Amino acid sequence: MTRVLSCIQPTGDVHLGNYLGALRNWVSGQHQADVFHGIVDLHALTITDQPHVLGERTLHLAAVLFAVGLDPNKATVFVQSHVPEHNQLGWVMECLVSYGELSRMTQFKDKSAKREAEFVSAGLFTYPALQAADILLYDADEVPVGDDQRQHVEITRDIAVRFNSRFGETFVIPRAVTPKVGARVMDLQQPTSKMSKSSDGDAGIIYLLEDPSSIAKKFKRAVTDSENEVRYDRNNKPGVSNLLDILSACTGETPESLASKYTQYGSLKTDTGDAVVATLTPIRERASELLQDKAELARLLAVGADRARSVAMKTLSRAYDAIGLLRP
Ligand code: ATP
Ligand code: LTN
Repeated sequence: MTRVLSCIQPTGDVHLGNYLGALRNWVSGQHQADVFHGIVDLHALTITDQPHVLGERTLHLAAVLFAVGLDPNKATVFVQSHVPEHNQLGWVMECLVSYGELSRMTQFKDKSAKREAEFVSAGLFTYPALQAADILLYDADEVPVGDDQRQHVEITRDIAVRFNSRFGETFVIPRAVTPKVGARVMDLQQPTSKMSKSSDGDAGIIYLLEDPSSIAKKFKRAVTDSENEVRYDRNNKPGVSNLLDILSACTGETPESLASKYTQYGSLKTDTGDAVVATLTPIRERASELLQDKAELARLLAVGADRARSVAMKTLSRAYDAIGLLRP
């Protein structure tokens, strides 16, 4: 059976880009594959400096993951810091990736530039090594992610190939899987930048648990362009094309065929807002129910951690043996 792994950081509220680019595929994947999904709190630590926030965000994110439809009887949903093998293999990965490779990572360049005068941790730089550990520990064949994570899956493949050729066949070589539509949802106010939890201001971001009137307002105010033609052209008409992509992801029709149905931006904006509200309403309702029973969420995460650990322990051991570390 195909093994799937993907993770999400508890850095802020989950948005439409996370859902269409990643979470939705995680849910559909659980019916055909053996799936593992992690809440990567240690990755979030690379940009978190306040005490006592990550735990609460982790529990909240768990509610969202179950609310979008991950079934705890099918999917293994776990918290990264509950499975210490991630840190252990993470160090090994750090010793198999070069300073030059890490320096070329777009996410590091963007995030460190954005932080300007703020603290740029060494963890932000070595982040992809820990991500490689997340993936390789589970012998994942597929990693369902948004477009922005392709480079990180690519470096994971390079590390795995390097390990296998240095120490003998140990790791499965994973591949990134991105959706046909929704792999790169753009910010509604700055349609040339991706919708991101860590953007400045939230007028261009649609949160998964946002109330319908606020969602409708944000779509009405979405930035388009000064022409009047509805056409799907991501380079020249990023705002309009982003709306068409979102509408397409919610309805299943292609962006090109949707474009031919509209002559005005106004109705495209309203319909896209309505389609998003219809998609998100059941998720919002389910999440608020789940959040009423935090003890149950914690229990589900403990079950997930046990299942994750039983796989991760074996892989770590295989890696240590391949290297030839003296075992106790
Ligand atoms: P941050 O801005 O803090 O980096 P993020 O919004 O990018 O956060 P992550 O937790 O890093 O969210 O990503 C979770 C998943 O969502 C990843 O698979 C990522 O590729 C996907 N994703 C994030 N933003 C988008 C987007 N705008 N469009 C499509 N997929 C996205
Ligand atoms: N880097 C990813 C989150 C992440 C991840 C992973 C994704 C950490 N470990 C393993 C897939 C597989 C991000 O910033 N979106």
